[in-house]
Amino acid sequence: MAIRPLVILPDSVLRQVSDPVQAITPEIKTLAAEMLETMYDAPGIGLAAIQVGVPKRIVTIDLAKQDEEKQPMVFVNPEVTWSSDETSIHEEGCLSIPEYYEEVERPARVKVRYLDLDGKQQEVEAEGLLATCLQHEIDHLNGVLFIDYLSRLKRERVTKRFAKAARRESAA
Ligand code: K2U
Ligand code: ZN
Repeated sequence: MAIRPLVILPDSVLRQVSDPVQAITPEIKTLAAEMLETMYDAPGIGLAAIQVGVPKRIVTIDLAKQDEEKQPMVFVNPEVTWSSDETSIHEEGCLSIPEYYEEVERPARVKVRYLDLDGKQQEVEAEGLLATCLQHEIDHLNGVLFIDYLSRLKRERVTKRFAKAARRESAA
């Protein structure tokens, strides 16, 4: 397996809309395994394939705490089929926007339909951190970032900060 490099803001790859997975092939299973390895190494609790530069609709999540047994979840072609009118506010971060955290309001509960790695259709009703994480990751598959929910001022400020850092890195 391999840890893959993360795509970092302002890379326009993050704004691509990812393509549906047509079949659960051995290559898809390897990609999911390497996404999990990359996510654990970051560390993070969620990852979308576009964040390692692959525009395929695959998400990995593991909410287990550092000292708990891992509980990896893989969602292929996930889609929100229902969301509650009730909302909740969570602090969010993003492995593609490192060390930047802001509160985001989202539907408190969602139903998500997806394929598991056996190609079987599943549906999960999520609340709490799993609901937040699933919505955050499915947004990634549509080229949407959590900073898109912030004020224009905050979004432009963080985008400029990362653009400046990227210029410094390429000049080095
Ligand atoms: O998509 C990603 O960048 C992975 C995020 C997932 C995530 C973001 C916000 C809320 C829940 C999950 C990373 O795991 S960032 C780690 C994190 C988690 C909660 C709050 C802040 C940072
Ligand atoms: Zn993210």
